[in-house]
Amino acid sequence: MAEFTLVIGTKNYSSWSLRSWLALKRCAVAFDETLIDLAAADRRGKILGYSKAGLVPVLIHDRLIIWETMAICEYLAERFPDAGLWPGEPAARAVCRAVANEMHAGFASLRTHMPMDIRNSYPGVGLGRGVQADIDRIVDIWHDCRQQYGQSGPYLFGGFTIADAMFAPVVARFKTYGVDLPEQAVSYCNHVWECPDMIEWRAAAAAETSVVA
Ligand SMILES: N[C@@H](CCC(=O)N[C@@H](CS)C(=O)NCC(=O)O)C(=O)O
Repeated sequence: MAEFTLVIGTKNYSSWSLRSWLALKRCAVAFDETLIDLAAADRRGKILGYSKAGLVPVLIHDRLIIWETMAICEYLAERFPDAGLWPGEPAARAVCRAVANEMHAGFASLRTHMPMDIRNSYPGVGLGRGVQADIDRIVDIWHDCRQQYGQSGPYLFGGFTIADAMFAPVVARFKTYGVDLPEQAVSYCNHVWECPDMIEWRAAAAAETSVVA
């Protein structure tokens, strides 16, 4: 049994699970995965067996149980400082935290109208009320981060950080729903979409058979 266990939901659909999973992968530590089928009728009982909050992801480390994606990411950043989950420079780190939290707290329209569905393709679908404004704000964030902090690599702050983990499900949504994006945003999406960890997650999502209505 590995030192860490990450309890996650169905990979095709569980955007919050993807975020924590990507952050944990960057830590290069062995971990066990416990996958709960989010289409199953008994899923709530199963999740409650790990966390009274009733939501995945949940990170288990020894006897410590951590729920909530940002708390999981913060814990990993503290335990694995060499993973670079936050940028080293204080100003970049502050902005990285701001955009990660903006993603965590916001973009309700995008989430509602374009739920993550990695293995499917629905070009042109999902542009409900407020979605274009969410897309525009996300493109704006990506542009500003890349311009100001992204010189050392292809991600928002150069190397892969928690901000990229937070936006990875947005990249997946933009791919599924064929969202029109400016060139710089397309390039960022492609880097995230094609990174080895994302390819591994996508392959697992494609192999799943459970369907959430
Ligand atoms: N605020 C939570 C949100 C977690 C969340 O909404 N998880 C969804 C799956 S992506 C869930 O557990 N849903 C329960 C269900 O579908 O029954 C976090 O940041 O981790």
